[in-house]
Amino acid sequence: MIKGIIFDLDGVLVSTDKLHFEAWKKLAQKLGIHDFTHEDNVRQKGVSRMESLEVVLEKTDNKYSAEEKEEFAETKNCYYVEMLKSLDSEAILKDAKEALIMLRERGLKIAIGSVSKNAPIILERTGLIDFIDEVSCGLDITRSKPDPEVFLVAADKLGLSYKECLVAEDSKAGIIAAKAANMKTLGVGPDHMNLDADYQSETLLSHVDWEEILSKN
Ligand code: G16
Ligand code: MG
Repeated sequence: MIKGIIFDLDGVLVSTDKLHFEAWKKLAQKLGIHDFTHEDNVRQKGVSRMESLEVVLEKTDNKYSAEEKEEFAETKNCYYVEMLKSLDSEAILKDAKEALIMLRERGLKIAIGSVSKNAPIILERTGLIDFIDEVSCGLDITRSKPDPEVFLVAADKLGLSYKECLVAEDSKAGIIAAKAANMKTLGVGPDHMNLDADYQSETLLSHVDWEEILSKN
């Protein structure tokens, strides 16, 4: 029986995935890369900051030292954190807050499972923190998705067994991670049909059959 839902943050509860894309594009341009596309950005979803940088650097023949790469990742994060300063509840995606309220009213526990180190700031700025029981984020883990660590930590924080958790995700890396954690999966967002999740829906409420999901043993 599902007793807890673990939500990815970027692209599932908030539209910060778009800001990540903007910030990486800005860094790419600074490095003379002018063909960084949406398709490249899709491959960055759910993976760590340093792994995301490698997706950008694939587009250039230039070779950079480890120190330079650290500096580039830091520059991108500065662009991103600057963008987060104007973030507010407007960034919450359609149905997200309503779904959190409904699930909590039904007695489910709610956690965040995001590899972002900026997750706490985003939760505070949008006010989503008030609707969540536990946060497992980039500050709690050493391995990013598709490693299951972030979801295992979330379940442990909720005090639930892994089988009692369902993960809502918008990235392939996230769905692979959740399956590796032995958790059920709900794929959401514009790419939900291609994520190979147990359940699929564009948004978190209108198109999800929560009755069916929550009634399964
Ligand atoms: C998110 C994004 C990734 C990003 C990662 C690290 O993962 O989807 O694109 O690289 O966070 O973010 P930061 O640079 O803010 O630490 P998730 O798990 O929330 O999908
Ligand atoms: Mg995501």
